[in-house]
Amino acid sequence: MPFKLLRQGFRRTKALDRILPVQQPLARNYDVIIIGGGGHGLATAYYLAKYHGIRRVAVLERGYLAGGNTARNTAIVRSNYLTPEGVAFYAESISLFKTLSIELDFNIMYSERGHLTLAHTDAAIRTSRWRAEVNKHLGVDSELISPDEIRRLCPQLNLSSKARYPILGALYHPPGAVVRHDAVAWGYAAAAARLGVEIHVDTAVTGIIKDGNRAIGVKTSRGTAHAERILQAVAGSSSHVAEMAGFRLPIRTIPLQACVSQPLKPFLDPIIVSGSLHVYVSQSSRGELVMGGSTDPYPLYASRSTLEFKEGLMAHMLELFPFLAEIKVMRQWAGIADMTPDFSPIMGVTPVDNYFIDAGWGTWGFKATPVCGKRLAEMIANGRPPKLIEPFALNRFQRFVQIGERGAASVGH
Ligand code: PYC
Repeated sequence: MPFKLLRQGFRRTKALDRILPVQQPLARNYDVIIIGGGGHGLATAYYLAKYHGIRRVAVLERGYLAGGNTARNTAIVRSNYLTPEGVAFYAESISLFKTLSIELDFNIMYSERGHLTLAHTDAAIRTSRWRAEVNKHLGVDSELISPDEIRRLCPQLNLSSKARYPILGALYHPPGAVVRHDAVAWGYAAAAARLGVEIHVDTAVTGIIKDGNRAIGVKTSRGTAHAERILQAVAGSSSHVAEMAGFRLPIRTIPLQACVSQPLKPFLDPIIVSGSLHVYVSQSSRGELVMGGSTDPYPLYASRSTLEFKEGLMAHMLELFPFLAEIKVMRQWAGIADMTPDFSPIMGVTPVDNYFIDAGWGTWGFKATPVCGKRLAEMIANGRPPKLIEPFALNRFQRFVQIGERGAASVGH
């Protein structure tokens, strides 16, 4: 990295090298087509090319690169889930995130902060203890801590016993981190493109071409392309695209809003989550407070922002940090979350041959980006899901074998 900077400093023209080559027309045939140019699709393309030698890969994105939920989250990563399946899966994601800047030669600004899930009720204490025990059993660093220990980690929090919802304890997860989300997507895109992957933006998929029950290609706004294998990774549009392929998903789609404050001097090191108050907040490297709350209370395919959300969230923020009353909110946005009945994702094969799925990420898709890419690439290359993602198969809903992760949500639902 420093050498690149130095070389750039001595160049006569200051234009940087392009991160991606100029877009060419779609080819007629690929080994793999990935529908969706967000973090998961780009990561899968990278791991296919780098570790499985599958380089005739096209990533098709209907908008701009990583402009969907990859650009619309709050960039928190953690592995303090509730089920053994979820904990093992996200633990691998964290370990991949830690070395991703080196893997991709792209600074993703990984910043380990520690993650505190505050408990304001006896029930929340019980769930925190349960999560801590499952986490520890699987080698993930988490523990239930007291208000005194919380004060030591985050002296700015209102720990008064007179608060409307006094803080009784917290689940402390030291590996919790924040990462620059667009850097993750662009890092994967650049590294995949260097290996020959084609990335096509402004390319909307309008139909799935099938031969009997086998997917063999896609129709797009820029022509038709065929492939041996197809992956759909289109968070926020999963049900629509699956319908084009000819099957249904058990998914409810709801907006999740977030916002940032004006930049402030660094004061908040850990990531703070309160399930009862429906708040999660971290301070970015720019000094902004990045804040989110509950999902909107009704299904909707829209990424608009509402005053109602902002008012509710700020009221709760002030219960935790009363001294922020004069601080301004600068920007607001929304992502569109595809939520499954058990709050766990869907990864694996589908009822359509040669057609794979990555969906149902609800409110935690960003933090799964590297593990998803790595394991989906393995699945596509070998034609069957690796052990780590087997439990997340679509047919678990027919078998009534659910992976209940609602208790590990940072977001109120
Ligand atoms: O699950 O950590 C989380 C999260 C934070 C914001 C949305 N989801």
